[in-house]
Amino acid sequence: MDTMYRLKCVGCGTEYPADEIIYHCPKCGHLLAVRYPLDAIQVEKATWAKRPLSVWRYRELLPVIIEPVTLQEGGTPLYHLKKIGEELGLPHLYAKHEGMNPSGSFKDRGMTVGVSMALQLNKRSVACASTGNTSASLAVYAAKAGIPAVVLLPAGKVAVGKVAQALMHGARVISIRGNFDRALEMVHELCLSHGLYLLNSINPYRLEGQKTIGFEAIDQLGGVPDRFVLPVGNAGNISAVYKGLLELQDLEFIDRLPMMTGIQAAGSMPVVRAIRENLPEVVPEDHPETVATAIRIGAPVNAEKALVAIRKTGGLAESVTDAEILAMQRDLARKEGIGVEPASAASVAGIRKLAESGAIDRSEKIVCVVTGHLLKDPDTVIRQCEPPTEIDADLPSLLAALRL
Ligand code: AN7
Repeated sequence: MDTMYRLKCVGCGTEYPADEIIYHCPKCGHLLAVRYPLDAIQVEKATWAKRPLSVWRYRELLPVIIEPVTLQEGGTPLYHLKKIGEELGLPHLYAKHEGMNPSGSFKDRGMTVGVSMALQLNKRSVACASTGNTSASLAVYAAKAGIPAVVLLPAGKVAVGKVAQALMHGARVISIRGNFDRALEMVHELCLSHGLYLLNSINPYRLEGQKTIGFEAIDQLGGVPDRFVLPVGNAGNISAVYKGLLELQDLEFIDRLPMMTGIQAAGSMPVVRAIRENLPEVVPEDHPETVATAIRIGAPVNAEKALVAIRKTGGLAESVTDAEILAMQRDLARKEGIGVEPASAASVAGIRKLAESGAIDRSEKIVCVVTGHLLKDPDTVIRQCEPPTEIDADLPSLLAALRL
């Protein structure tokens, strides 16, 4: 395969050809990242600006050279959170609604690139472990590509909308009696022994697609925000956005970096602990637990990169309780008209906490990534709301129920 880019180990820096199917450095075991010869890349900001807002607007900084497997992912709205911002004294608070992607989460940005790369690398079957959204997205893009997908889920801990998607789009769906971290170990072994292409976030190509969240937000705002806030599970997304911004800086498209800020659930917060205690690496949690099942992850595989992103940009890491997450899910829904799943509300809940504790400057321009759609997890919604009032089918009953 004739490509300009290579795979580079984030630990020892060794470079490998782009078509080697490896997920870790064979020398030192660290993760790999895609490295482009940025001085040789021909791209103008004006060229990008002419294309529709989408993942593929930025194709010069993506690894795919074949016709991509696409369902028009990206181009998601950036909403000004006027009411919540006013309440918090944050006049420049925004949410990038990644729930508006084809399968309802940001994972589609990764999968349009990841599944395209599977084809480009002549792989004809794909697999992942997932807390839900990755499996839904992989099932969708594998269907579009016409190749089989295997997904491993932690039994009983995946929101029903996500399971429904994986099933309907035709993936082989396996539930394991174990948590996500174990599912990832198992699918990793399966891929190495049986040649399936692994599309978890240890896959460097998948994360390339996700970095476009940052590119789009900058284009939509007309500049670099002061802070970028993301919910953190495996820490792939925050690492991907940071990597993309470094590339824009190298290209001199931007002249500063936002403070990368990661939010975790209080029952599952190894990255927050590592930042707080200034540890060189995260200590995995054996029994992560949170209502935000998407980020119920105790051993985040991209933690090493995320710690660098947060530390190098002077960012923050904060945790929020399940109650704080659910309260923000309701506020986004009722005050802003933005429907997101619990993990997504974590980013804005984290900003509420940081603003209230005085940890951030109120004049900051802040972009919170809200990662997945409300309908992903209807059970958690129904549990929080009063059930519909059932009445006899006549007008007096209706007026009585409405107290009119
Ligand atoms: C809605 O689907 O890990 O920190 O297997 O679904 O990049 O892991 C999902 C993660 C945030 C965390 N918000 O992103 C999976 C999975 C939502 C998510 C995250 C996830 P990372």
